[in-house]
Amino acid sequence: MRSHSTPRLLALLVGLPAFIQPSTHFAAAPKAPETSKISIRVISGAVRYETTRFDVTAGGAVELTLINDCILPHNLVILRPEAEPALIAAVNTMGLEGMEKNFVPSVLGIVAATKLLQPTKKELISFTAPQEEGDYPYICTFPGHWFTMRGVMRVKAAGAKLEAAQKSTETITQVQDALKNSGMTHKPLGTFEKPFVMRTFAPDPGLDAAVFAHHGVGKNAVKYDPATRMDLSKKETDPATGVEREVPIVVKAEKGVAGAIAVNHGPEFSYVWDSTECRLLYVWRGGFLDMNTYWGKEPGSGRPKMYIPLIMGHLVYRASGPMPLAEDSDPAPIFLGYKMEGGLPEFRYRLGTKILREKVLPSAKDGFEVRVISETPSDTLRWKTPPVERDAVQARVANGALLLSVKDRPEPEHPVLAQPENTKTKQP
Ligand SMILES: [Cu+2]
Repeated sequence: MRSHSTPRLLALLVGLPAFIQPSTHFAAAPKAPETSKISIRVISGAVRYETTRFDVTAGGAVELTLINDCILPHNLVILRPEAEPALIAAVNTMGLEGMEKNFVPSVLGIVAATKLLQPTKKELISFTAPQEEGDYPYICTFPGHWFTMRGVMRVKAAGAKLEAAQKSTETITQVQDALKNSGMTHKPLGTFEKPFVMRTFAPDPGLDAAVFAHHGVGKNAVKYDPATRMDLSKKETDPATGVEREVPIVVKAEKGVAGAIAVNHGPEFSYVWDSTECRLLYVWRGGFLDMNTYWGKEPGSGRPKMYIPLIMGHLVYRASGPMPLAEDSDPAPIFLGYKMEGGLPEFRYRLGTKILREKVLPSAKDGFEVRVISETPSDTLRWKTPPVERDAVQARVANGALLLSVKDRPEPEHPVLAQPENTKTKQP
């Protein structure tokens, strides 16, 4: 930090009468300078002005247009060279009133300022250039932006040549649409032989609470506006006192499975295996996941509304009750990872004293199988089929592995199932 003391700075500012009062020298110039017209664009996503330098004539009229092509709000404040430290200090103490005052505090040394422009907005301001020649910096005073959003207005003597505006020489890192570039679509699909495996936040199609025995419960949160980087609030009248006050806008926690592994074997077979409960949660046919509601609408990146993908197709199996492999005394299972084994993901987890490996064996037709083996072959695995699954699930032990045969059965409709018109799938 520079060590200007405020009194000294003020003395410096008020001690420059040539700028504040019209100069007789320039007033005597025979020809009025032409109006300088300049457009300054904010580079999208870069927190920078595209124009970093422009020239004007001392005492001349200036018409400056700021165009905000960025996703954040910005302004443009032109100031006397020595005024910046006091201006920044004042902005930093503005707090909530900053937004109302466009982050332009009442300090000496401001030559001209735009409003705080929201994304896609523009503003034309007209002002008279200072009479005093010199370099006048311009910055965005939205807190923090001045580090990268700055340029210089050069005030030249009447009659001096004005050079063309200078554009930013910074290499701008454009935001890449990595998803699009990867060839992945918002409705990804694997094939029967080569499954597509994705860690994702998965929907909960109405599983009972016992299934999620080891899950935390999502908390409601205050709504946040990424554009202004502020929590949002609304005015509300206190019923007891009749006093109006600001209350935070609260968004409800989304219901979903945070540690899900979603696997797709083509249009005919998909499932979600949960790395928190270490078990198969549900199986469906007729498509995979529609990620538009989670990733944002394709193409581009519109902001999503629900933060969970939708299930395309129809459910044929839903887990119920406590983990059928666990003893009552077992602590929470611990996920140890998965690897591709024989073309299928094999999930590995610790349950009590056992370390287990589990595979879901897909089938394009009715029914499928799940195979669980223990890394300690002497362990006996017992599958306690929940009563509601007894008509669909058969468990047997064969060659040291526990084998479940599951028959398809229609599962109830649920809001996380995509509408039929969305079930047309695109190959990646
Ligand atoms: Cu800015």
